Amino acid sequence: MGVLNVTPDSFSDGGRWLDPDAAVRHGLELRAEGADLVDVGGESTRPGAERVSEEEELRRTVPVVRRLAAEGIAVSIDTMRASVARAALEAGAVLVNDVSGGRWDTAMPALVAESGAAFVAMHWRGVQALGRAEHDLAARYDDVLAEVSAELLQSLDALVAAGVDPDQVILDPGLGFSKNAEHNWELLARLEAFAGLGRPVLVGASRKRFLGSLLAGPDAAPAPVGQRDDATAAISTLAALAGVWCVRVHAVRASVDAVRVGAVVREHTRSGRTAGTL
Ligand code: PMM
Repeated sequence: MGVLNVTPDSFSDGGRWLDPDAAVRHGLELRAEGADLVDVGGESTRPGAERVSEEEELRRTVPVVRRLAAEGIAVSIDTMRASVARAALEAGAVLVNDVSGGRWDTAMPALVAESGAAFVAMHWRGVQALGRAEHDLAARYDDVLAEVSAELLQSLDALVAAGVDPDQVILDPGLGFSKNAEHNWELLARLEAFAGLGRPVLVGASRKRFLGSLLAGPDAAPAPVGQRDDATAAISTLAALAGVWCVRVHAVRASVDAVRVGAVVREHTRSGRTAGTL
């Protein structure tokens, strides 16, 4: 999944694709690089980011979704608003990606049920308005894998109670969303267990702050966002190796190759295991 943020303020590509023509061009580039899905978002979910109005989110995303879908691209809409999801689906999107897991907008579960669209339910304890301090407060876990899994399964139950078919739902641990670097690494180390929850899994690590910290230079300054793509691709390999269904990335080309490597090693590991038990 290639990321296409049609926003002025996303942390890594804010402002670059605000012009619809530039956004469509970039969406086409993402496909040419090998993306199976292009994720269009009109609102930054950075902690402390200002919420955009519904009208503005619609204005930014829907024309871009329509034009990319007309090019035959499988488009995903990154939104917490049911109204935006609905308009994007009508414009040809095939998947709704909701960082609140269907919790922020009470109309979202019914829309997902009615539309039958695929739905990414991401884990996030926070809400959009949270500043950094509140964000860090929500990032308290005794057992991050168990708690994130349980809370995501609660989101899944709520969706199913609203009529959503569980087969529509993809689960996402929400790296960096009410999680500190240690939590992110712990979740990445346990992706195989997470993939065992019974639903396809999506992972979004691309260019995130915890990678900047990992790659910090001797002066301890975080690596700039533009220098986090190799580490992102390394995570894509690990994700494919663990059986993850999709990685959401800004730099698609490197992750396409990384996913191929991870997937083929996974295949060999699994067939090796079978042979070993014969
Ligand atoms: N991360 C961001 C935005 N949307 N959606 C899903 N499903 N998972 C994520 O991890 C995720 C997301 C934040 O990154 P961006 O500002 O670079 O888009």
